[in-house]
Amino acid sequence: MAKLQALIFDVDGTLADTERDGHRVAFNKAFIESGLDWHWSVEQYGQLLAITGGKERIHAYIKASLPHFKTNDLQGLIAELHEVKTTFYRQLLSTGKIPMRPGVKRLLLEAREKNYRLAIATTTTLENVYALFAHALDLHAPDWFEVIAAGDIVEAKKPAADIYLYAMEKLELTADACLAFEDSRNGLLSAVQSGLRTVVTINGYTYDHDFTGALAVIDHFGEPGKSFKLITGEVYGHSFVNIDLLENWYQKNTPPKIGSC
Ligand code: XBP
Ligand code: MG
Repeated sequence: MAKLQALIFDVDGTLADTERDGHRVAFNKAFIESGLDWHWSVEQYGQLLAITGGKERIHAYIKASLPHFKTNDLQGLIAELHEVKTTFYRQLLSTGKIPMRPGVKRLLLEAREKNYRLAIATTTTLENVYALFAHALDLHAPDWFEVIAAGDIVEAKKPAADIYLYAMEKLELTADACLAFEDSRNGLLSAVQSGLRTVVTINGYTYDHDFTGALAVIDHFGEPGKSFKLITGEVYGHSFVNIDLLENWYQKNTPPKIGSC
């Protein structure tokens, strides 16, 4: 019988609420720094999140919103803007203004103590993951994860399954030995298309997404004394996510059929 061995986490929106006050702000600073009068409002950024990946997001924005924008080297400009954005984003993380979401650190520590294997499957840049961990989790946190699958390591970003498939290949595990954690429709699609049972924690940008196919949808992992809110699914009497609840979710659900969401 298959056994739960590894937990694979998305980063942005799942481990930390990074988009509105983190990535978005850094993109806007990069636009100013580069002499562009572009600005992504809180609302507009919510729509732009439909495209995952910073470089891909800038590209989609130019194509959709700036049809008359001309440059000799679009890919070069995007790469440069993204590099500047990444520097601003890491600076912002270093101020400690973006914390981990409720219950994240507690759950990771419990998983480590109980010898579950940990991995990351994220669209964002690897250096951003390290910076977030250093400033909001623990200086040693990169060592907690056997695999940190990030950014351009795969060709197709979420909702494609590539990043989860890559993480599982590196773990040398199949989907029936893992659970995934996501916060968005694109992330859920990516995980489910790779055959992973997936738990969703929503945030301000994703609460109205379609999460058909998730094992359960909650607002955050919760803490003892700070219950999560259940949106859909079964939580077997738990008020915060711990290993016992993960085992319940894992054992009482079969892996999704590819194409089921
Ligand atoms: C995260 C993203 C990323 C970040 C920006 O998606 O879409 O693009 O917004 O990161 P997910 P970079 O949580 O589904 O992985 O600018 O480093 O690409
Ligand atoms: Mg996410």
